[in-house]
Amino acid sequence: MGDIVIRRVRTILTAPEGITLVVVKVETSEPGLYGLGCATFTQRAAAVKTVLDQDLGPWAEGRPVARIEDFWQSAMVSGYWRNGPVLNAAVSGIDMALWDIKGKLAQMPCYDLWGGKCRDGVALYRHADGDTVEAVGDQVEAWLAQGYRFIRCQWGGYGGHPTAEGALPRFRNSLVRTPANPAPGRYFDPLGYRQSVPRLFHYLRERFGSEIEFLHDVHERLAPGDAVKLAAALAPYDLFFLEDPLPPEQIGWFSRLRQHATVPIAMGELFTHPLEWTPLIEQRLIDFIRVHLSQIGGVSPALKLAAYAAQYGVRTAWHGPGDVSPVGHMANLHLDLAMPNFGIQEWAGWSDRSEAVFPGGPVVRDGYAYVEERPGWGIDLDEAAAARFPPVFGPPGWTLARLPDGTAARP
Ligand code: GCO
Ligand code: MG
Repeated sequence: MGDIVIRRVRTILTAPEGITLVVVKVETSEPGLYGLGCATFTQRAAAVKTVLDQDLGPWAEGRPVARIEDFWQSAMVSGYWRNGPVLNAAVSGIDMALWDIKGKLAQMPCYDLWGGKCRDGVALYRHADGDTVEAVGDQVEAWLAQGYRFIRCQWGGYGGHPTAEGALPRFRNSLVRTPANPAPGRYFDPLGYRQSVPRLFHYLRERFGSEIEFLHDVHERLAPGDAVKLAAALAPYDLFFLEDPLPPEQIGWFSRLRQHATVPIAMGELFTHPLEWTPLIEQRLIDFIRVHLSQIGGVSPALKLAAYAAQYGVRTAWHGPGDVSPVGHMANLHLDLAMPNFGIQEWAGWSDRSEAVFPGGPVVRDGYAYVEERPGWGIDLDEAAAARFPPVFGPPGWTLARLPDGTAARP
């Protein structure tokens, strides 16, 4: 294995679910041997592809596939400035592909490279959403019928999107009142949103009792003091976790959050730099670390992060939305199987279109994912099928969030 080298780094963009995914294929000097990695940063997919095609990819050619850590350390410092989302995603694509190759050469699934399974299935959570509490409840009912016991519940998406009538049903009087001639954007009402969340979970606990694990994603939508208020108000509803209550820029508020709220906290999908997670973990200010693997540079840093978090009693809950490729989802699942401090896995699911592009995904049954015992990630890429779903570029409309007065807000 020592003399097999990277021959070519190819980046394939595809959007089988209408969300642009960035997949890296590392071809080697061994005929027929290649690896797949996820470099998905859907809002900046073209930038990531440019870095891989014109910079990091050519730089990696000729490097030994066996030396994953040396690749990762060198790639991270090769541009001098580091720990940004675009370059981290690019490094992730090659890093994950090298782990795929390592598994194929060892004839082992990646989880076996890291000590083997700690569990036989990966517990998943799904998303329930709706414009009324009843509609959210109906979606919860549908997931329960499929065997899921962990369900993230949102009333009107992130920030409680106003309904067609212009306001959350419960808070008609909190119509989003904008100034005259409002700038374009997705306006939301922080007060209406904050007051609606406890009402949503009151309804859900009344309807479903206490045995279901409910989660909620604040999505960094509230001012810090309001986030503390919301977290405290949710105590009676015994959530499994409250996600992204604060933005990464407000790490300093987490100690205040911990003083006033008992709800378990999950944070991390926006993190790109170790200095964002180390204070939260070492001070035990969060309960779940939930990074987006490609945004921290791939699996090599995630292995270190999981082990570090385990020392502080922090569990993993890797980011698993529609803008992670099935290759990235498989990397999540292999880590979920092998890490002792696994918490829960977000699962967006995928359609037959994605299965055609990425054959070999997990079996999902009764709320668990089961990974077939195949070398590497165990998933493949059909490039002809990928070409049938061309990428769409540019940030999606929902990221142009605005407060009632028109101030640009975190989406
Ligand atoms: C989640 C996330 C996503 C993000 C999306 C950004 O919890 O899954 O908040 O929904 O908004 O991944 O592109
Ligand atoms: Mg989230």
